[in-house]
Amino acid sequence: MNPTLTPAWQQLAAHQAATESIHMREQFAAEPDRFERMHERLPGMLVDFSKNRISEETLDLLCQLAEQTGIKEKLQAMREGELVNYSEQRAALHTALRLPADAAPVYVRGENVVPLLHQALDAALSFAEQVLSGEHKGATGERITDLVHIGIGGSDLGPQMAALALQRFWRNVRVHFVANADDAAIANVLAQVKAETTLFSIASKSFGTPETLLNAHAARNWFLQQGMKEADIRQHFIAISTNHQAVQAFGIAPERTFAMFDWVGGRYSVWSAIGFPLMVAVGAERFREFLAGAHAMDEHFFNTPFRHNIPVLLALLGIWYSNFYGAESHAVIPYSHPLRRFAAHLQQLDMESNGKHTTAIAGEEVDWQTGPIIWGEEGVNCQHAFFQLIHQGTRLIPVDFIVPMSTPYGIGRQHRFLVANAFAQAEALMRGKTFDEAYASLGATPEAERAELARQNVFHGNRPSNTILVDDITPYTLGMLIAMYEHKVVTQGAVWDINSFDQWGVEYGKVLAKTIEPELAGEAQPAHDSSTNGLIAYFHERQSR
Ligand code: G6Q
Repeated sequence: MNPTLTPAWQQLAAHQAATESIHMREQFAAEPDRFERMHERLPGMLVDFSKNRISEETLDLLCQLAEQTGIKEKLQAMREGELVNYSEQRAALHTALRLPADAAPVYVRGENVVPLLHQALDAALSFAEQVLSGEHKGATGERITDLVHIGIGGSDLGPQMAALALQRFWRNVRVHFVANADDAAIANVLAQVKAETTLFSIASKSFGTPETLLNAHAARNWFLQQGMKEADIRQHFIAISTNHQAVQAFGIAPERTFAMFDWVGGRYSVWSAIGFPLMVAVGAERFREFLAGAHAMDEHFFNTPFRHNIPVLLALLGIWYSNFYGAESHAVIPYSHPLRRFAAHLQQLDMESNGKHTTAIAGEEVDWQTGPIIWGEEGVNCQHAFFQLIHQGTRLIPVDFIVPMSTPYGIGRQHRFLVANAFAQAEALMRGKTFDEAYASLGATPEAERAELARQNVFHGNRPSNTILVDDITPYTLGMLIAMYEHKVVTQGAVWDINSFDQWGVEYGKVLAKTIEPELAGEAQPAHDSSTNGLIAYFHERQSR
């Protein structure tokens, strides 16, 4: 289904041309109830989308686009376990991971997966608690003090971001992450831990990802070099994988292997045993709160009409800018130090899901833009860095501000300062500053320079943003936030008619280096373009020095 052929798409294109020159300043001046109409609340969360270049008519047309592209049916199919990941013939059931144990059955190829999921969840949580309580000890009888989680991509970014976000809830085990094949990554972590008191979790859905296997073998070798024995490995290494054979071949016992399922994509898997580092960091009860937050968002998403559905609105607004305003990117700025890796997780979630140029089923080339470039950093820091371009650059960059309404620390006026900055940025992006305002503010400037300087101090404004407020960064609100973005991404993919659940580009990357590595080792003759051959030759030259 080509979305550009729907009546709503055509109407939106005409509507964009007719309304492009309207400034949000004017809209706010003319509509005192704009915020009232254009924000949504859930327990623990408020989403203000009034600072967008929209009217009720825009929202109406965008909701019609959602209707006409059949997203309701597509989302329902996903929820019910149909094989919506068409190219891999798999379901995409991350929402099932956060269902309560007594939920109605969800069938994948005729099997009810709810009990299966809960068994897997309970097993991982119960082992995490055994580690935390000291019931599970290292081979020498010492307590585990450190968990080193080895995984990459979806097996790393989600749990790493979440563990960092919830660091204030950490209990008595420190968690560390090793993803990159650069040996600096593992060397740095191993320098901080002791073999006798360290547990390694090797997370790989396929157990075939070269970076993860390299690091897992490096960890295993290091462990043995520390005087530990082969037989001790079972006390110190666990795996999270669907590939039980490969895990056993590595030497990890079946009872220390935690299940995940092929119908959950890596970037959607933090809710499964892939979240083991988070389970160990914050314990079972907190992890269940994390799932409950996500489930609350699922309920909202699946049961709310589009016009009031937070993830659907965020998705449609993104489409409005990507497809009708030509926006290339979307910035996500959490005014929260705990959320400092949130944008990195979203980058993968969004760009790996919707960075596609073919339709979901027929694989036909699309002639409409799909996923935007996602980027961001923690505020306030980025105000002193790239915000210049968002304010005065030549590109339109919609922004999501994510702001917690409290922090537990109560240090001075810091939190209020942070919130004030977030709100002020959103306001400034919307309002801008006219030449007259800039000129007036430059009263002390000599007349000869005043106009020039005023011109440089003009901010066009009319730059859109969503402001997403959460009570505090807790397991529950973090679960809500991540699930909200998952649904946004999946909704956009459904409108664009692409498969948000496969990742052929990532698979391609996994095989590309296979030819070059033996050439770097001198075991094969390079036969590439002159650039690649030249780089390989230079590597040999430097290595032989
Ligand atoms: C995520 C992707 C990808 C994947 C990693 C690791 O959705 O598929 O990022 O998570 O490539 O894969 P394994 O878990 O199989 O090691």
